[in-house]
Amino acid sequence: MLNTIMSETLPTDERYNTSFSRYLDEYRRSIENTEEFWNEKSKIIEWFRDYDRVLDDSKKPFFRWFVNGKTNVSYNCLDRHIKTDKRNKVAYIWVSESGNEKIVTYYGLYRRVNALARGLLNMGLRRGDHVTIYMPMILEAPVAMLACARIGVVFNVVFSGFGAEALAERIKDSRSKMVITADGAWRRGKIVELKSIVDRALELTENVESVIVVKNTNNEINMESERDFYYNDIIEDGYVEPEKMDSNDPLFILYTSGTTGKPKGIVHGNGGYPVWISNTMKWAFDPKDEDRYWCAADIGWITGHSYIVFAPLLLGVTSIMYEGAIDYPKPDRVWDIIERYGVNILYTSPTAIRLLMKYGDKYPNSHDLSSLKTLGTVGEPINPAAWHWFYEVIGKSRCPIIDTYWQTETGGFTIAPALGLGLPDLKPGSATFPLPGIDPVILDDNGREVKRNEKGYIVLRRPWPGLMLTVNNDDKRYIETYFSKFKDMYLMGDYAVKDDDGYIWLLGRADEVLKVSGHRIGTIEIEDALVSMKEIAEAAVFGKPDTIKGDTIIAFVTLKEGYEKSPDLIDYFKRKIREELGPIMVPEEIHIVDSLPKTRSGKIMRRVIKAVYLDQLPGDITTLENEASVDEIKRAVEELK
Ligand code: 6R9
Repeated sequence: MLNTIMSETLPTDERYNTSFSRYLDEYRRSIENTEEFWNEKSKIIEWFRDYDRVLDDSKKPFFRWFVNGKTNVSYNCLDRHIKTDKRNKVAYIWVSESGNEKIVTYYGLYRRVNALARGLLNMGLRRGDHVTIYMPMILEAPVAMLACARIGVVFNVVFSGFGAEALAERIKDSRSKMVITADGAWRRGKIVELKSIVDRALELTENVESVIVVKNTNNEINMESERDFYYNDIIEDGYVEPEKMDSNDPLFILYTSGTTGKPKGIVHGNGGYPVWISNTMKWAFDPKDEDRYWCAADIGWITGHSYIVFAPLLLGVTSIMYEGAIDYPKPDRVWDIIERYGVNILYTSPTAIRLLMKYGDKYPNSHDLSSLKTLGTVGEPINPAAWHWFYEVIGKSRCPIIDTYWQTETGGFTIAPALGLGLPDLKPGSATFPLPGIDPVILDDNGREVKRNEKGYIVLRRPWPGLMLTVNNDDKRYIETYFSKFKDMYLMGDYAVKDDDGYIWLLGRADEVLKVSGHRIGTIEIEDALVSMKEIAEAAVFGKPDTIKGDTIIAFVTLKEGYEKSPDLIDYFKRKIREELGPIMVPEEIHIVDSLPKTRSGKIMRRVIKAVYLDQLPGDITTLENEASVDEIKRAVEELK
């Protein structure tokens, strides 16, 4: 078995530098002796009670790791370090858009987390309760996540760029009793009024009993007596015993978009998840004790959860945390922070790189970037032009680019060059090889492995500790979405190819999921919001390739009887989407047409609309019920030109 995997998946040792053979050894061990391997790697965290079994796959695809093991993520991120010489080490250097700075040590973070945990207990929260966190990139955000983890409260972070409706839906589905938020967030020198968005969301939900508000922007807000409390009024200094959590108790829920239905609440647990993310961070980035690491994502996404909050803290790393836009107040913001704080590892997204690249070399060239040792990217495939710019202009051709391919559902990196185990030669645009424990294969629609250089679905054949536990309240959806197309194998939903040397190249989503500036957006959520407006009859949403953002959102809609097409109406639709779903979900263009192309069974043919829109051949349209609609779309496109 292993020989097949090794020869199919990986290049042979001789062709690579000697250090790469270390990676090969570890990889081989992870596949040949999976339980022994993970038994060893699980020691990266401390356990209150040892587990009985490394892996229980008797109820697959509900794989359970470190069965009956007891641990606590907050304990592992904090208490463990304050007993060592990391006690006074800096955990976070927080920098705001306006240049304010706060530094918190591991001991300082420990104190803050305990104080909030005590506050939450005083308010009646108990292990197993659910809380929604809707916060900007401020220190209180990781503090809130860690305080919940400490007392066994399951948290659900909602990205602060989401609007009231999107927030309400996530609060409801997660059955949150409490919302932790802030008065506002800074964005390009302006305040985003988070608390008023929470107020609107709570009009749409009934389960929330209390709201905790951090004062961040000091704008005037509405405080509901008996329901809303200021953070500073509820925290209480002291020590809170960390709960002994089972490996497979949920740690958090994070909603992510799919192709059908509502966003899915991805559930990660207390055992496999921390083991996976801390090992993968070590393998991929190999952070050294004195390194300063900056992951420029937002905690509202999985990248922030795993690689701003948990993995760096589990490993005792010093992180930069930045609140604000990466090109504000000036396009050199990122380079200025790197120089000012001596950042050694920079982890960002292709969309950010393309944006910064657009401003030109003069901005990075006016800063000393010599502290940089390692660069990383995530979120979408990186195009060679952006790769070269990042490598040459930013990394001065000395820093490897760690292209990390993974998802909310996978918990942490799956395919990435492993600096900590020995790098392969990098190829711009390829995420290279699987990390230990990951067993990828590229299949065609019939489940047969495709040939080298042929495109297919990337699938993972065996479980790994970071795999989600389930979809919140929906085990069936977990099975259907991820383990049905190819039985018992995890479908990632992306297309990929493997080249002659065994390198894996990701080619983008195989479904209707978009990546807009690295943010994962389900077209269905936007369509639902459009058709729930009283003026709109039908809607079709798709992505248009964009050189900076990856995708931009395009919508075609038809109106109900009695409504007339007008520019004002389009503006109104955009405004409504902004309020309900949030600014990142607003379509760049909304076109009103008389009819949309449909199959005879009434299904809207997004594929046809998109092809016509992009001026490509629409493919087979013989099954269309209304061919005239195609001409209408053509006309709408012509009008744009
Ligand atoms: C971490 C994250 C997951 C989807 C994934 C894929 C795309 C992420 C990538 C990448 C190519 C990379 N993706 N990293 N594609 N190369 N290095 O982004 O999670 O928001 O759940 O999105 O993002 O399409 O399936 P998430």
